Amino acid sequence: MSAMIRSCVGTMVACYVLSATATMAAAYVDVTGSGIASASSDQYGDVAAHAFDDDLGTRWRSYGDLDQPSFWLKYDLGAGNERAIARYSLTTTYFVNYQPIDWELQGSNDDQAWTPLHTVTDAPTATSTRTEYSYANDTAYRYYRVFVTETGDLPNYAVSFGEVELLVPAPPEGAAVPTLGEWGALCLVLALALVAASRVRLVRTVSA
Ligand SMILES: [Ca+2]
Ligand SMILES: [Ca+2]
Repeated sequence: MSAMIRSCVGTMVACYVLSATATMAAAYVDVTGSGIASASSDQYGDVAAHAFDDDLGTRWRSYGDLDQPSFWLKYDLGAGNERAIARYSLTTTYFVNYQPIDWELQGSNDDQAWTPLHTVTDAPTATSTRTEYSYANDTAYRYYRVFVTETGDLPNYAVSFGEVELLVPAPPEGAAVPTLGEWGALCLVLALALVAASRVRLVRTVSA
């Protein structure tokens, strides 16, 4: 009997942890990952994809060019994967000079005409810092890009990002994450199954 009680308690604790984990899931999730990253330029192997690889040890770094006073980092979510992004994050790198100061987040569906979605000017510079930005947008776009027009490396020499995230509220649309009530029902079923199994073992032990 004590083994049965221990099994039931163990099951309930495991279910509680699972429920708590589901409840504490991130409020926003990043939709980048399977798309294609590109940039106006890169250097020293710090390519555009490195800003979307979930690795803070890698980065995108634009090529220094005095004749190119602006830089962009673009993400193509792919045909059929258009999303209405109203929140994003930028993580800067350890390069003191390569910090973004003025930029615009833009959206597009043809990779030609760009709609300004969020503009930042005179942003405080901070190395290796993740900052989230939000704005109003109900339009789904396939392409998003960060268009940088001023950096800490005068005159607009280069810019670098460790990570860029395009964020949507969690759970993502179409995902089937169980509610707390559904988790409770699952716990009850598992506990009852364990009780039934324990009784069977008990009967077999007694009859043996
Ligand atoms: Ca990511
Ligand atoms: Ca990275």
